[in-house]
Amino acid sequence: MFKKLVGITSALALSFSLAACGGTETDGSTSQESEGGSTASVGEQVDYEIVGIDPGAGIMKLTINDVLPEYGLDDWEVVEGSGAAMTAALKKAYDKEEPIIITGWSPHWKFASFDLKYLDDPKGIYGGAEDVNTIARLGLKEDHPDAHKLLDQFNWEPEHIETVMNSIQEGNDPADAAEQWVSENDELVSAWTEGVNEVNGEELKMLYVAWDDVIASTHVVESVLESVGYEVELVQVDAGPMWAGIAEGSGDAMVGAWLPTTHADYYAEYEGKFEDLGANLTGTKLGLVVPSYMDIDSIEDLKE
Ligand code: PBE
Repeated sequence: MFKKLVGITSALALSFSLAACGGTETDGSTSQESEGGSTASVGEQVDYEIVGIDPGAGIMKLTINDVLPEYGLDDWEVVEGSGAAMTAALKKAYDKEEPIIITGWSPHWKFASFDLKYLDDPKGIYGGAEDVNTIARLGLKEDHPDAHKLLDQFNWEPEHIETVMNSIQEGNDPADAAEQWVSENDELVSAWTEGVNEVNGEELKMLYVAWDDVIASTHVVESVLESVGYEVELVQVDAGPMWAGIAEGSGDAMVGAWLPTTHADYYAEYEGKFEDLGANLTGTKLGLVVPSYMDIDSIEDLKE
């Protein structure tokens, strides 16, 4: 009963502040304790903010367009930033054991560095496990058949990409971390280069977004392509330009297409203008992630 009243009160407060165009603060409290000393709701604790990443990321669109409305979290906001800003905010909060909610995904090194949990998503809006696909420009097969073959054969497991990600997180340069991993995983890598002929300095351009998983995979593929003689340029872009660049042919390939859900809109927008070389990794996960010390378990708990 008490909770219900609180809910009604905050709904009224919200419509009041909306009516006043946000000019009036109906509740000036910022501390973790709400008035009267009772424990603040999780929304109050984090200022109704979820720490997001770059706006072009699929997880941002899913969270803003589907998760917030479907769970009735109208007064919540997803703060734009980047993968690096998000993990910096996570580290800062974690070190002080403060509450924080982020848009998170696996594979990712944060699960090795911090004790974290996904909030349950009973409505299943973030979808199930996805694949990460390799996408090539049309014509790559004709122009660079050996690169095309290698890209097509590139396939690994979460534990592999995690090793590279953790190494980068520990301070190694992405190119060095990738090269090191490649040198230690001969057997797997030789399956990617099977039947691939050496070339002499043919140039390739790979596009990638600065998401930690995609930084790792792109540098590993670069390293293997270079080992057979390609000169690979890596160009860091946003998610939209990554897809557009492959579709327009200004980039040759990318290895960070999360499908079928996360990049569904990009896939549909450019369908027919790229070649989908299939999964290079399976079993990803997306969702809202919090430190394990937080006393919530489900996205539904954010409503209280
Ligand atoms: N991610 C990592 C991306 C795909 C790879 C989950 C942040 C996204 O949301 O688009």
